[in-house]
Formats: sequence, C-alpha cells, structure tokens
Amino acid sequence: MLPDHHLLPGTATGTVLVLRLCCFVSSNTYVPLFGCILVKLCLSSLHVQAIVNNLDDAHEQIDTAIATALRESKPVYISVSCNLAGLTHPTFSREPVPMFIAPRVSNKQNLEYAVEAAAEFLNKAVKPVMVGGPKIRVAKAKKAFAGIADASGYPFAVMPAAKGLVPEHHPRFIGTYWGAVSTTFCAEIVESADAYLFAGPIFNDYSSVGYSLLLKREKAVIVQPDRVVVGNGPAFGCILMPDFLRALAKRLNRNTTAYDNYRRIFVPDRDPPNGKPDEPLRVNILFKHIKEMLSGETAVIAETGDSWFNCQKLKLPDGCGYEFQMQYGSIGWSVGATLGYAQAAKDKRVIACIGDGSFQVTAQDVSTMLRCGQNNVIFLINNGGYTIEVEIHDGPYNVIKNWDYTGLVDAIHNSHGNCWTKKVRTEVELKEAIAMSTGAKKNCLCFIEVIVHKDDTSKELLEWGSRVSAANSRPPNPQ
Ligand SMILES: Cc1ncc(C[n+]2csc(CCOP(=O)(O)OP(=O)(O)O)c2C)c(N)n1
Ligand SMILES: [Mg+2]
Repeated sequence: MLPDHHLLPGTATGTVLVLRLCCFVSSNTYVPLFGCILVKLCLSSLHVQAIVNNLDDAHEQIDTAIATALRESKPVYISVSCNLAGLTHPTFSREPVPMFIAPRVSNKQNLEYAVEAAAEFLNKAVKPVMVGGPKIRVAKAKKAFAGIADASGYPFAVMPAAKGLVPEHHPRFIGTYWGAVSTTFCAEIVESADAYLFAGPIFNDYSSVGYSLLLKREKAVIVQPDRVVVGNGPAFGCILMPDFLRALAKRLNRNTTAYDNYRRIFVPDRDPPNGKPDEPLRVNILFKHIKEMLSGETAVIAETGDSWFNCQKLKLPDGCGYEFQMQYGSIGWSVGATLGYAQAAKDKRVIACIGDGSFQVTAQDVSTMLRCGQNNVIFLINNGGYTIEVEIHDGPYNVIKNWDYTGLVDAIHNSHGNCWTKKVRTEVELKEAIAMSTGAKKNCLCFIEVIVHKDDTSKELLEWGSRVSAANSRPPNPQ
C-alpha cells in the first residue's frame, strides 16, 4: 500500500491534493499516465513522492519532484495537504523562472569503447538483426533507433511493449518479436540470427512468453538507457542510449543479409475468411475493420486481455500512436489512458479496444471524456468474461456479470454532451457503426459494444496463455 502520509500530524486529514505529473518523453509523444494503476506499479515505477505537509520545504520538494519527472521521464506524485494549498509563504514570493535541467551526458571514453566493442561484434556477424524494446521511450531514443535501422540495413522488430516506438511503415520492419507468438516470419529471423542488438528490452514472464524465447546472451548486444553489454561481456556504464546508437550507426557496415533472407521466405498474412452477412461477428473480422480506420491522425489504446494480441497485430501507419501497458497489465488502465491521451493529443482521434471485464473496473471515466467533449471511438468487446484469464487459469470467477454497456454509457451521457452508442452483433452492423463513427458522428464520443462469442480469441492468446500458464505453475526453486 502507498503510505498514508497525508494523515501526519499537523495536516488536515482526509483530503490531499495529489498531482500526478505526466512526463513528456519526446518532443511529440505524451504518455498518458492517468488511469488505474496498481499499487505495485506505483511503488516500483514511481520515482519520487513529495509529501508537502509543511511549507518550509515545499518549494524544494516540488522543484525536486518536477525536475525528477522531466529528467527521468517517470511519474512523480506531489501531495499537498489541503489546508496548505492556498497559503502564502516567502519561498514562493517570486514568479517562478523557467526550469533549466542540466542535460545528462555520456562518459566519452566509455562511449568510444562501447561503440568499438559493439561495432566489432556486429560487423563480424553474418546476419545481424535489431529489436526495439520499451525502454527506448524513457531513453528518448526513438529517432536514434530509427537512424541505426536506416544506416545498418538490418531488419528490425519490436518487442510487444515497445509497439508505437519504432517506425512500422519502414520497409525493413519485420513485426513484433515475442517468441512463439511473434508476427509470422519474425521470430524465425530474430532467433536464427547470429547477432542481435536489443535496444531497451524488458524480458519478463509476459514478453518472454513464459520464459520460452530462443535467444542466447552471447549473441546479443543489449543497450539499456545508460548501459551497454556486449555478448557475455564486456559491459559499459554511463552511456546514454541515443549517444550510443547514433555513434554506432556511423560504425556499422551495411548488412542486409537477414533482411534478404526474410524477403525470400516471406508470405503475407491473409485476411480472415468473410462470413455470411447475418452470422455472429468474429473478433478477427472486427480487427480487420479496425485496421482500416488507422492513420496518422489516430492513436490506438489497447487494454489488457485478448485486445493485447489483436491490437499488437495492427500494422501502424506513419504517425499513428499506440499505447498499452504490459508491465503489470492492470485491467481498467485503458479507460483512464484514453481520457488522458485524448486530452493531451488534440491532433489524434483515440481508438480504444477494451474488454468487458476491464471496462467494468473504470467505466466512470467515460463521464469525464464526455465532459471534456472528447470524440474517442471505444470498442467495448463483450465476450461475457475474463477470456485471457480462461487461457491462463480457468475457473468460475472468469464469467462476469453481463452489463448493458451501451445503456450504461447512455445513462452517463444523460443527454448532456456529444455521445453516440451502438450495439453490434454482425459484420454488417459493425460496418454501419464504423461508417457512422467516422462520418456523421465523427465529433462525438462513439461507444460501440461488440458482442462476440466467449471463446472467440486470437490464436496468439491461446499459445501465449498455455506458455504463461506453464511458467506460472512450475515448481518453486529448491531452497
Ligand atoms: C487490476 C487487475 N485486476 C485483475 C487482473 C487479472 N486480469 C488480467 S486480464 C483480466 C481479464 C480481462 O478481461 P477482459 O477485459 O474482458 O478481456 P478479454 O480477455 O475478455 O478480452 C483479469 C481479471 C489484472 N490484471 N489487473
Ligand atoms: Mg472479456
């Protein structure tokens, strides 16, 4: 639990003003950090928590928190006791000056050694590849990663939690790498490479598909936000990822061997077979139509559940945003994230794919979306339960109480604001609803409840679920 600091003596009990700062992580990306976040997430990813319960050190605490958020690209909390928030204090007497945060720099010598070692390692490989990981975001290395992909000629993949951080419209993009559930032909190329550069990876039970990746450390150059490890060693610290990638790009020999191999074996995925007009809607048909809605003016928010796997397969056009939260997978995150993203990214229409179980946790955020006049498109996927959990560990608790979701949103709407809701059960109805949401109702919040069979899942969920389930039920290590 987060400590109840606001109940300290001398402060008003009960209410505190909590500001959660969102971090700008690059010049044009805004990470939505509103939304439901599990306590475990708060404790592990939160960098600073400033508890302002007296005014003497408030100035310093607030400055430190804001500076940390900007420097580390991580969320911080500032709690201000409500009986202090309106008081004056001499430390706040002047207008604030723009904050200047000294830029962090790489250790030059170490950077040179690391680049030298990595270039030698990769240049002697026959068919090297690159994989982008989620820490590219906090390392502010999106551009540098794309730059090295351009310069090297290597094919590149993305780890699932890094989707949206690498350019998928690039000709050498080969899809998502997550072992057995990767984009077709992607894992084969990555795992058969004789060298791979991983930028900012996080290998956990989910991204490693229950620890089943066929990777070898001795073939990897692992670039973390401020550290590089080449093979089983050496390791180099105090190096910033963008500096390293930019310097390495100049030192790599161009090598398209892995990409050429990929091209030779590649067979494109096919669209799902068409159904009969009045047949119950299938999930793969739903996502075929969502794919067609994407452009540089949209952003996808994918909730935990089968939506993870279906959204992961959407190929993002240039400029299309993408967010999901895989480290903890706290359900309900996406409703708040949709609200936050839409509020910050005024140039994009947010398309959110949310399972019924997840939506039940944070449904009330739709109210604030309507109050803010947002025109998000929410696909509420009603499959009657916690389908992802069925595949990991089934039990009667995975069947949930069915709600009238459009009825709920209509009640929240209550004839105030711009809102349009629709339940769809067939492809024809879906197509009509999408046409409406992008046509006559394009300025409305569009809430489309998609009713599908409870066992209708992506094939990736079935595979991933079996593997994660096996990892979850392995015997504990001997003590
Ligand atoms: C806050 C929280 N509670 C419980 C879980 C466990 N959990 C993970 S996915 C999931 C079910 C998601 O169901 P739904 O949103 O309907 O997605 P579906 O797989 O059915 O598409 C649950 C309960 C979690 N990850 N986070
Ligand atoms: Mg569900």
